[in-house]
Amino acid sequence: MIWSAVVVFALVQRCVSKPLAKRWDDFAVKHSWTEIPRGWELHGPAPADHSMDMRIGLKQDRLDELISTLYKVSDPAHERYGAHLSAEEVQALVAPHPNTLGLVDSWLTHYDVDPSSIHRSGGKDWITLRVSVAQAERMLGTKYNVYRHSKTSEYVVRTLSYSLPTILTGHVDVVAPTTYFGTMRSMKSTSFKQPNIKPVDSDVNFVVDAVDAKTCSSIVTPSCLRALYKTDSYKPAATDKNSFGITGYLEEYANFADLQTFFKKFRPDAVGGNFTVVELNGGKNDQSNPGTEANLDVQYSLGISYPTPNTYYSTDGSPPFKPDANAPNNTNEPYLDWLNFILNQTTISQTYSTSYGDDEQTVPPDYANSVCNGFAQLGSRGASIMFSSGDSGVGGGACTTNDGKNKTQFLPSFPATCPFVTAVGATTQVNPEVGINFSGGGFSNYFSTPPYQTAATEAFLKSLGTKYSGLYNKTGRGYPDVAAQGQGFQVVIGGQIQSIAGTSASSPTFAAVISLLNDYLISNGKSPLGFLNPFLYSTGSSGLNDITSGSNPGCSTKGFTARAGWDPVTGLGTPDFGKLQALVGK
Ligand SMILES: *[C@@H]1O[C@H](CO)[C@@H](O)[C@H](O)[C@H]1NC(C)=O
Ligand SMILES: *[C@@H]1O[C@H](CO)[C@@H](O)[C@H](O)[C@H]1NC(C)=O
Ligand SMILES: *[C@@H]1O[C@H](CO)[C@@H](O)[C@H](O)[C@H]1NC(C)=O
Ligand SMILES: *[C@@H]1O[C@H](CO)[C@@H](O)[C@H](O)[C@H]1NC(C)=O
Ligand SMILES: *[C@@H]1O[C@H](CO)[C@@H](O)[C@H](O)[C@H]1NC(C)=O
Ligand SMILES: CC(=O)N[C@H]1CO[C@H](CO)[C@@H](O)[C@@H]1O
Repeated sequence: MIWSAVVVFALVQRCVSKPLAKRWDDFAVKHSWTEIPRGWELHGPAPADHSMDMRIGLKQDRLDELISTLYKVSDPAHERYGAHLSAEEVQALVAPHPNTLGLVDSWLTHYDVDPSSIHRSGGKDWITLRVSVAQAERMLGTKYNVYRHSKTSEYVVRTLSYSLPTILTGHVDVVAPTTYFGTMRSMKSTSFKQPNIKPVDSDVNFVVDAVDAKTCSSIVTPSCLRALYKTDSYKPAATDKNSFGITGYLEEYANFADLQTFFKKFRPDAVGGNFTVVELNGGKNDQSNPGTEANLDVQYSLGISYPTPNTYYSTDGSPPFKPDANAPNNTNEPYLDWLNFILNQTTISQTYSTSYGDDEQTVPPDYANSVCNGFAQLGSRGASIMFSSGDSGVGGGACTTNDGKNKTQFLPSFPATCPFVTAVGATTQVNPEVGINFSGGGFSNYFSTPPYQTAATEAFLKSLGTKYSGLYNKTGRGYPDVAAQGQGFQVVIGGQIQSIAGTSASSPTFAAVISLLNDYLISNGKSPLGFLNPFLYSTGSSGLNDITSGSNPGCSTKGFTARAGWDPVTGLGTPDFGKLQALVGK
């Protein structure tokens, strides 16, 4: 036996040792762009000693099982409905195969990275290590440059293409920062501040008892929304267990004093109510700099869900990269930072709202997939995750593809297109509500139609016929899923009331109604709703007000038109809390 072991050892040595030394140089391109992402320009080569936090996403060995479990626990017709997973259970499903861990460790060792010095996520599926640009360039067979955003003058260190050793194919899903330039937009662009909609008189308390068609059609307040979506008589009863999370990015700060002013004016019973701030990865909490997006989000999430505890997550890739300063550490990978943080918490909120997004085509597919799978994990933990659907209808600007072909195409918005989130479009007016013309909607080019949605999108596509053929993807995930009011929101910013529009108003509004439903379920000893879509597209759809008019022009077209049933302007419709309460209570 000893003899044969020696022979095997010798054979292994002979077969493996030589290729071992070389195999890390045998690269295959992982992702590349054909052009510098629009809006960015080349500034110059990245300094070789610039340090970055490199994130490596390893292949999650039982991801298929995670996703099938997500569908089971989210489907009201399934016996496992509501049996959400713990952090440990999710981590076991996303853990990489031991072969993957071993291979990646030897790759890192080859580059003199001590595997014990790196940070691993709870599931071991993400590795974070600090590297210099020079080292990242060797590992990924690439060259990094400094790029400058022409409008914001923001600088990032990125590359147009990166590679991985061929032997790691199927073991590493994504490496960041590489080709994702991350121009995450707030879904309240400044063009949607509405100076033409006169804010309410700042000397008068503005609280209406019922939805007032005349008032609530032009200006929107918590009273309007609570009456319209029928949450006004509900008293939250599970505030010790139920909570609501709002994610903020890009140095947007939610202001404490503005919230009190807002409450005094629009929700006097909530005066003294507050939110907590969690600062992530350099995200700050600058009270001297109130953000429009952040204030809109917290004022309306609390304006509806009060006294449910609300948390504002301030996530930043800060400090910003300054090309001339020495050794700045900058990554600007906010989605990954937030997901890795939240997925590592034992207790999470039951409801989240985010009002940021990018044109899907500007997000590298491997990166989009990893982020979307992160939302699937959070959903399987029992979280309902809302994203605003975008403020450019079927697409803003030139609407051409960035694959070098400049083909005209509608431009869907990510993460709204991720099938594991609930995308929220916008309406306006009351009795009836109508789809608003900026409401982002369409079909993904990255994610295929999820099973919960096929009947809904097929019916819409049948009615559409050949219109817009070639401009959108018939087999893609359709969005938004639902809608809520999206313009004329009265928001206090720096002590002043302003009228604000955007799907960034719709997402916290819809999410706040869901948060109250979660309160209702939890206070009755039931599981929270978790990933909403399988419910919304089945038994839940009768708890939504179907919006049947309005359209979302863009890309030099009239866009899609709202109709009976699901449509890519308003989804399945706006919430009716009373009806939803009856449906989930069964
Ligand atoms: C809200 O919380 C912040 C941070 O803890 C605090 O500074 C502020 O005074 C609080 N506001 C009220 C009204 O309690
Ligand atoms: C930047 O990187 C250096 C060197 O690794 C580290 O000591 C420092 O704490 C980092 N700064 C920040 C703000 O992360
Ligand atoms: C695509 O359009 C951009 C500007 O919109 C232009 O810079 C580029 O050269 C065009 N590419 C092709 C292949 O036509
Ligand atoms: C949307 O409607 C507003 C107000 O009615 C109008 O000013 C704007 O031009 C419209 N936008 C588009 C893209 O049609
Ligand atoms: C259309 O969407 C599917 C996913 O459903 C994708 O595989 C395909 O590449 C997309 N087509 C285009 C032209 O983007
Ligand atoms: C709840 C949870 O998963 N916590 C983990 C967070 O990550 C550290 C390692 O970085 C683990 O030790 C914890 O168990």
